[in-house]
Amino acid sequence: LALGVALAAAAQTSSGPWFLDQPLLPGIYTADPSAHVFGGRLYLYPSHDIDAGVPADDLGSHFAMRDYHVLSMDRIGGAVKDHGVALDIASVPWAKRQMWAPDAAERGGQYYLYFPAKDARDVFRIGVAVSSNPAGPFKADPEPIDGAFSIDPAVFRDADGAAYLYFGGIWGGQLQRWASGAYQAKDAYPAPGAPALMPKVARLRDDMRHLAEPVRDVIINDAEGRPLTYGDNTRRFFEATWVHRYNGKYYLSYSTGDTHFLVYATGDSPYGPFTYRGRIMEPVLGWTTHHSIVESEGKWYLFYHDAQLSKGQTHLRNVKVTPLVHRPDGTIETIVPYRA
Ligand code: FUB
Repeated sequence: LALGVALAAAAQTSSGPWFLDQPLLPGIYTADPSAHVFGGRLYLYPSHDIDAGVPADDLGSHFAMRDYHVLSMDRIGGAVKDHGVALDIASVPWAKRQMWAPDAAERGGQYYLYFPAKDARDVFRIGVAVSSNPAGPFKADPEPIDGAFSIDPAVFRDADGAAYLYFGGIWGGQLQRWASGAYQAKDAYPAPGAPALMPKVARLRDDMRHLAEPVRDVIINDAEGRPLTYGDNTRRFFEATWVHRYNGKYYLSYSTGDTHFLVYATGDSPYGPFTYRGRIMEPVLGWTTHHSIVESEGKWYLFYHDAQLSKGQTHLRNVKVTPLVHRPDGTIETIVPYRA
């Protein structure tokens, strides 16, 4: 802990070589990197992992993060700048613990940081914080976003300017407690042969701080058009949604959690339905990875994390980047980490 606090205290810059399987920023532990190009610069919005001394359990209580740092670089392969603390849990009136994977979006010169945290009742909610600078500091709204819940917010801006908020994660992310539409303290998992719990989506209002419509399920089907089942845990949704558009198709990617894959599905609308297509990445060192996909200077990249720096401690992770290839038929080449 002492080391983490000391390293987190100051903004810092790391220079390469880190491209391809090297941690981007060795000085602090970071995970769940959401990448965006804002004003020609590449910004990363990761979780900031710490060792808070909380014992590990299946709910992820040891992921006890308390702030966010924004990282940036002028190009992939260039020096990575850590801009220091962009949002601290102490300044978020409703949030009590566990600041998990964030994302960010821009509209009209304002930058919006979306983040999950547990409230005073230990229920994961999703908040928003605003800044005129993509690196922050961000000021949080006093209440979480009405109608949004669980974890792992991801915002997709479509070509027409519409913004969609995706969210959800099962197990420690509590999505199974919202099956009725309202929070129930008891876990309600589907039977193995029943449709899996699906990620959620709602369009955002132009103010980027409220949902513009009721939340809907993002349906992920198999090739025969049947929803993936809960028992199909090498393909079904667990957490970590990301949406990007390529050649007119919408790509929904996510983590399968307990089976440790990053996978993807494609569709013709940001709402889906999506059809499962395959794996993006085989398992990494650590429990899972969580990613984003971004185009920079005409090339596509996967940002992700593993636990290389901590030698496998699942709650002390480091972000990485590697090229991502869309094949001419629209499929994505599976990335095998640590390939010799
Ligand atoms: O970083 C905490 C949680 O771990 C994230 O919210 C999940 O996606 C997983 O990466």
